[in-house]
Amino acid sequence: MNTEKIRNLKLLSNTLRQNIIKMVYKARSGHPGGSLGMADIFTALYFHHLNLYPKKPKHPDRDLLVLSNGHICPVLYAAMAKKGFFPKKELLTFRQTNSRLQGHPHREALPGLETSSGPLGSGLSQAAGIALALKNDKKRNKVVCITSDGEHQEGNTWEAIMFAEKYGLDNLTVIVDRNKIQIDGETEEVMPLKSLREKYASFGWGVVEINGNNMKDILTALQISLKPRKNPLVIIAHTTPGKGVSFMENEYEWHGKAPNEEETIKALEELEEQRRYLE
Ligand SMILES: Cc1ncc(C[n+]2csc(CCOP(=O)(O)OP(=O)(O)O)c2C)c(N)n1
Ligand SMILES: [Mg+2]
Repeated sequence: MNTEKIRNLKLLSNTLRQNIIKMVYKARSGHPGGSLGMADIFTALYFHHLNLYPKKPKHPDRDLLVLSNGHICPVLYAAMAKKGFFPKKELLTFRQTNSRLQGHPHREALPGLETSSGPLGSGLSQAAGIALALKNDKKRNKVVCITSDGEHQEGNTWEAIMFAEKYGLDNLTVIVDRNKIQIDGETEEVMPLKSLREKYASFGWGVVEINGNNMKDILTALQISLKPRKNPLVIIAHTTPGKGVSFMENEYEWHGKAPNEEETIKALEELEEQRRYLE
C-alpha cells in the first residue's frame, strides 16, 4: 500500500482528533472517548472509501453513512467539515442552541447527515432498511453503518442482524467500534459481549476483525468489503477509546466528559507532538 497515502491519512486523523478536543472543550460537554477512538476509521471512510458529494449532499450516486452511536458525532462533524460539507469555523458551535451541530446528529438540521441518532440501538435497522430499498431499486450505492459495542447489548441490533442476512444485503457493511467500554464501565463487566466475531458468523454474516487504529488494517478491510459477496459484512474494529490522548486512553470516564482548560492544553500538545512525528 502507498506509504505516502497512509501518511496523509494519518495526518488527517490527527486533524480530526485536534478538532474533536477543541469542540468538546468549547461546548464544555460531549463524548471524546469514542470520537477519538474512531478518528482513523472516519478518516478512511471520508477521505478514501466513500463516494460523497459535499456540495451536493443528496446526490443520487452518493454512498450512505449511518452513524448509529450518535454520541460520537464530534468525529463525524470533524470529518464532514474537513471534507467541505460546511465551514470549519462552524465546528465551534457544537452543542450550542440553534447550532446545526447538535450533541446528537439531527438529520434535518445539517445537510450530509443521512439519519438522526442518539437513542442507541436503532441505526443498524435503519441502515438495513436503506440497503434493502437500494437493492430493490437496483442501485449500487454502498451503505456503511457505524455502531458501538454497547449497542450490541440491545435486542433491536440483533433483529437487524437477522434481517440483513435474510435479505442478503451485500451492499451493507457494518463497522463495530469494539472499544470495550460503555457509559459506566467495561462492556465485559456490565453485560459481556464475548466474541462478536462468532456471534455475527453464526448469524450468517461475513466477518473481518481488525485493529481499528491501524490505517493499513482499515484500508484492507474496506477493500475486502468491495469484493462481490452474497451477505452483509461486519468489520469488528478493535479501537482504543481516547486514542491519541494519553490520559483518556482506555478510561471509560472519558466516554462523555469534556476536558478542562489544563487537560485541553495537554491533549492538544500531545496530538501536535504526534503530528510532528508524522511530518
Ligand atoms: C437507548 C439508549 N439508552 C441509553 C442511552 C445512554 N447512553 C449514551 S452512550 C451510552 C453508552 C453506550 O456504549 P458505547 O456506545 O459502547 O459507548 P462508548 O464506547 O462510545 O463509550 C449510553 C448507555 C442512549 N443514548 N440510548
Ligand atoms: Mg463502546
